[in-house]
This record gives sequence, C-alpha cells and structure tokens, in this order.
Amino acid sequence: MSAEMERTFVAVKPDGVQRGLCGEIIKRFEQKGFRLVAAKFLQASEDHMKKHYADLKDKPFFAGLCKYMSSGPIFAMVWEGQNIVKMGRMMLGETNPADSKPGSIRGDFCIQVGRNIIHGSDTMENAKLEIALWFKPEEFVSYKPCAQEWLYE
Ligand code: D4T
Repeated sequence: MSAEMERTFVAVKPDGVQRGLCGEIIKRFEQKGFRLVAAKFLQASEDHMKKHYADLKDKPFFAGLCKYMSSGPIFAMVWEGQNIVKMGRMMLGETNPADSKPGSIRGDFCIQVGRNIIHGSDTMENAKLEIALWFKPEEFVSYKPCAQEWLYE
C-alpha cells in the first residue's frame, strides 16, 4: 500500500450532540473510507476549550465560543486517511454554514456560525497539536480495516 496516512481531529460540538447528529457525522467519515483510530465522549472544561482555541483569544466571540463548547457533551474523534485534513475540511463545509454548500455537513445540518455543530483540524500542524491536546497515546486503537486494500492501490 503506497498511501501516505494523515490524522485529523474531529469533534461533534455540544449542539451537534444535542441534535442527535453524532451518528450521521460518523457515517459520513466511515462511508468515505476513513479509519477511526480514537474516540471519546466527554464534557470539556472552559479551560480546555481556551487551550483548544488559543489562536482565537483576541476575537470578540472567544469567550462565548469557549462557554458554548464547554456547555455540554462533545464527541471527540481522531480519523486517519490519505489527505484527510484537507478532505475532512471539505466534508465539513465553510466555518459559516451560510457559506457552506449543500452536501457538506454544515451545509446540510446547521444555520449559524456560532452553532456550526462540528470541528475539524484546518492544517496538519494544528491536527497534531489538537490530537495531543485531546488524546493520550494509549487511547489510540491499532487495527487493520478489512476494506483497506479496496480503498488504496
Ligand atoms: P472550528 O475550529 O470550530 O472547526 O471552526 P473553523 O476552524 O472552521 O473556524 P475558526 O477557527 O475561524 O472558528 C472557530 C469557531 O468559532 C466560531 N465562530 C467563528 C463564531 O462563533 N463567530 C465567528 O464570527 C467566527 C468566525 C465558529 C467556529
């Protein structure tokens, strides 16, 4: 198998969880052919969210964003696949659902930027930082999916 594997951090935000969209979101990544390598269901603290969104600390929406993200459960996942950081972002749609095309997750399931139901790492560098912030090495599961040879040449 010649594919170069990448990992990305994906999280169903509290609004996505409350609206019962975890299954739909997992389904989309599964049916694309990506491999789930770690997952957990948790309520993050406001401090944890401040670390996660540290690069946005000067934005006017930062405080509200961290409060909303820590207001309820999150389904946090690490997915693996070729070119997954870029493709994952395409699957999510634009940050503002109003700019997201139908067919993308945000285009299909939400309306406002402050309630955009899902997070996905935007660069490989941020993916590495976010994965390290949310998961310990022992939380990863190593396995070979049976469809691997049918997804990659
Ligand atoms: P996340 O990180 O949540 O996947 O979003 P994006 O990577 O797509 O976009 P971002 O970092 O610029 O924004 C983080 C988060 O802040 C919310 N937000 C954003 C908001 O509430 N108001 C705003 O004006 C913007 C730009 C939505 C996503």
